Amino acid sequence: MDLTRFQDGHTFAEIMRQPEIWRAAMAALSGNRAELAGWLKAHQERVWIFTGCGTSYYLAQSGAALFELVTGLRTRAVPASEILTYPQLVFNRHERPLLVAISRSGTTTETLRALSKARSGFGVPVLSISCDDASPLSREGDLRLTFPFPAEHSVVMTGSFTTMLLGILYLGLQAEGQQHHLEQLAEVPAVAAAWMAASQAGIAAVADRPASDFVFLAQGPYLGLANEASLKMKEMSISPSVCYHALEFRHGPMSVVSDKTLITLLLSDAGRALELRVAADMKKLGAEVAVLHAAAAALEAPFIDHGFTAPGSFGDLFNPFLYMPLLQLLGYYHARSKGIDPDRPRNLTAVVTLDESGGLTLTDAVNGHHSSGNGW
Ligand code: F1P
Repeated sequence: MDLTRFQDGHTFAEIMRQPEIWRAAMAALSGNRAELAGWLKAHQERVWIFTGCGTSYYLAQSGAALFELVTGLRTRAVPASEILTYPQLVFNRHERPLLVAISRSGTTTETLRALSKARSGFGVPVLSISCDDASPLSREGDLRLTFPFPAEHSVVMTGSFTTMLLGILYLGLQAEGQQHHLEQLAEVPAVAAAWMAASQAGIAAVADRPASDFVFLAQGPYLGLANEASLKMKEMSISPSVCYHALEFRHGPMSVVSDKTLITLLLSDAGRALELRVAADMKKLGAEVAVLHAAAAALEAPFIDHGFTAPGSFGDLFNPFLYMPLLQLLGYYHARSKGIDPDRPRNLTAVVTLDESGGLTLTDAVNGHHSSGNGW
């Protein structure tokens, strides 16, 4: 089935518009470079703790790794719920933390409560990052990273993930000696747009498959993306999917591999040789293997069923922005192959808000639908 005929609806449009949104965000952030650089200087002795929920937690994982790679500052990534349940494990008394609170909506209850606990309970300064600069999260942050962002109609997060990630990397690139990386970052939107267009048929072909189980493998700054890719596959196509550190997969989880397993490896420059050996080993177990990798070194390997070669030589700092849209499209097209409309995801709402007892308040926050809008 030619799935590329399903290029309609707001989820698809919001996946495809990401490069232009990144351009506008960078243009806006470039006007605040002195302020951003000042934050780094003022808080360079602190441990930068990145937090959020769901997609925004996985964003925190990749954001923390990219931020530490370019600044050398110490970082951690934790789900907001950990701050609510074990704050003493997050705000250690021997450290001077700063909390980076991440939320597309800026209204997720756990994230707002985590911000409040950090500030009032532990005196921790908070940098808030949201796609809505009028949101409670943006208002309550001591510092706030904002950029123009046309609100997403999709319940599932797509461009909000990559644009907030871009904001975090842009902030980190205000550190000393990163000007060349800032110049390289400016090239990413055009290259990403071209690669997304060129990859549509290939991704759609991989997505056109009978019921499968999906495994996403990655290391370092790509792990958050692999977790997000796994979540997208669940949210959009209602499929079983998991994510592991690439080399962790051999230590037990590979027991699930069968001829119905699609393993997608987000290949890094840093771990390339070791990660490819994992892919080769899984092929021997009967899995189908897809690899997203950098063009820096062309990849011809018999154990790769589907190779996607990211153009340019952007390296591990910027390849996440090339990889993520293709991973979003994989989930999107697989949903369409199953007759599922990603614009109406099953059981989900665009924002998770909790009542005083911690129970889910059922709201259709942003055209969200918590009904079973799609069959199993
Ligand atoms: C966080 C989140 C999303 C998820 C769903 C419910 O939203 O968990 O990651 O996909 O939309 O909300 P936010 O805090 O980033 O607004």
